[in-house]
Amino acid sequence: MAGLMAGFGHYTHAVVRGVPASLAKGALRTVHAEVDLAKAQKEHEAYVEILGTRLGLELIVLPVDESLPDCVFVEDAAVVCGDTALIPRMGAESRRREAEHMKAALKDLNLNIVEMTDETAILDGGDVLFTGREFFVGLSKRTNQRGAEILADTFKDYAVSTVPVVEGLHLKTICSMGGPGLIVIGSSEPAQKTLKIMQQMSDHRYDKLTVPDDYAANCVYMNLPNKGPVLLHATAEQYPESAKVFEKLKDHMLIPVCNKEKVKVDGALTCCSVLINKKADI
Ligand code: M3B
Repeated sequence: MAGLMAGFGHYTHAVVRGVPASLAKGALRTVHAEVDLAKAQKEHEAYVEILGTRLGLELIVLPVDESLPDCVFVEDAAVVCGDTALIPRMGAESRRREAEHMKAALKDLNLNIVEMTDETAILDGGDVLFTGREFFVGLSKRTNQRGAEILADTFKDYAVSTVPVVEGLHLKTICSMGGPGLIVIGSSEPAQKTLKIMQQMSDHRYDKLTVPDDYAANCVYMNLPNKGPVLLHATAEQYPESAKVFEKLKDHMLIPVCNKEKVKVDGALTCCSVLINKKADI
């Protein structure tokens, strides 16, 4: 296990994209909410600043496209593992063109590109949880069985299991990785049920970190050369009870990140970057 997970969280590059003005009115959302565009942009700038300046990742910034209101949520447009990138056929038709710049950028990084072209398949990156040793793929309104099969064909070194997404938009609306073998999970009934299913399907025993707010369970784990384990997580202002849980973690460098505006259009912390380890293939 130590061997398999040794490189988990090592990243050198991050692909990000700015917030278009069209996000405020045009981004897809599950509940109606008024977005303050300027605040959303500020919030996203702070996120990007953390990845680039504070953590020292090399940033690849895709051009903002006003005709793609959801384009800031780059996670959905690519699944990168090792030196392979899957460009999925996204579940929402209105978002499919987000793949164009993503594909070009990942090609420039010399990743092996696999495109999901099968017209019966759909998949959003937000439904894909990579644990370091296997994949869990949420079957949701945006991801289907065929999409999960193509992901399994693409990343043959890893087991791929599917889990139903019963509530929320994506699998990662209620969970994410908090470290090697550590699943961060919300405490709602559907979230806990999802965790149980994942545990049943795996032959690995994962540790879990339960947070009171489902949305706060979406955090970004990294393990960086000069910094060690890092966790971008929900702020005390936004989710006071969940923040207390994160603050108890002793090994991580904890970085609270505000996500008040983007959450109104179902965006969380993992959604806004695609993290890549380029040194893996030298
Ligand atoms: C969110 C897309 C929002 C579209 C991310 C993962 C879970 C809560 N308006 N996409 N990947 N979802 O976040």
